[in-house]
Amino acid sequence: MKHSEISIVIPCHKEAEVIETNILTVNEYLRGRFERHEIIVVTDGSPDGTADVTDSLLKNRSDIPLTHIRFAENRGKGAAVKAGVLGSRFETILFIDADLTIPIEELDEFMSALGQSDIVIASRLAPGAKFEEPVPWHRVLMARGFHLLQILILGNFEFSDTQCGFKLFRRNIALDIFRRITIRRFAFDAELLFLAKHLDYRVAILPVTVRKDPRDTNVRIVRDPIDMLFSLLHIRWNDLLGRYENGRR
Ligand SMILES: Nc1nc2c(ncn2[C@@H]2O[C@H](COP(=O)(O)OP(=O)(O)O)[C@@H](O)[C@H]2O)c(=O)[nH]1
Ligand SMILES: [Mg+2]
Repeated sequence: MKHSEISIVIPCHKEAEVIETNILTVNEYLRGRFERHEIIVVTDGSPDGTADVTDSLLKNRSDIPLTHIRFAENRGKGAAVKAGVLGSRFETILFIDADLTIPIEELDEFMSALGQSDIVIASRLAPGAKFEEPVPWHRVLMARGFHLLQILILGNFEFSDTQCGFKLFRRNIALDIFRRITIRRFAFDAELLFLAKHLDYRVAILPVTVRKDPRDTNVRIVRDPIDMLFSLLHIRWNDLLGRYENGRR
């Protein structure tokens, strides 16, 4: 039996090489499993022409339910995902990374897990996670360091891999959380899970398989960790000032 409907949000920065193939893969997968779906690509600046590739796919393949939210200036992954989620239409919402390093086929299990939870997140550190290639040591260090900072600054013990780009939500919960999101760059995932806990939502964590990624990452090795540290302090500060309370259910 098919599931009823899903909106998929894909933030894209410097993805011109892979975006077309990957949208086609995602579309094929969804067509077989959902009555209705939409794919929302969010670009912001696209120095390598990602936005133009997306526009030409939009023009040439009117059979694909594709929406392109296109900002002229770079805003960051968090701002892009927020714009996509708030602009989506359907009852379940998933955001993924454009490189499909977490394969879209993982969604089968995520849909089952959403039966007993409000949010289902992928983890590369949960027992059962698999890697097609070893993770570079500096990325392991960054991930561990970021989790330690989250424990110290936000009291986040339970989510060890906040940053994995594959998260599924029920619509009303995604909207409740994303309306409050303030972080525009990579640390928005930490804010999202901080809010999920703060608002008492049930979060399921599933191990995933991580595919090889031959591309260059968008993560800048010095600038982004510094930006992420300040973002965590900003989240703590927002919370102290009661800025997350508006509209709490
Ligand atoms: N729109 C937008 N997307 C971004 C930005 N930075 C990263 N992304 C997207 O976020 C996802 C994760 O980025 P990636 O470079 O793969 O990070 P990594 O997997 O942690 O190395 C990809 O889909 C990127 O295209 C940004 O500034 N704007
Ligand atoms: Mg990636």
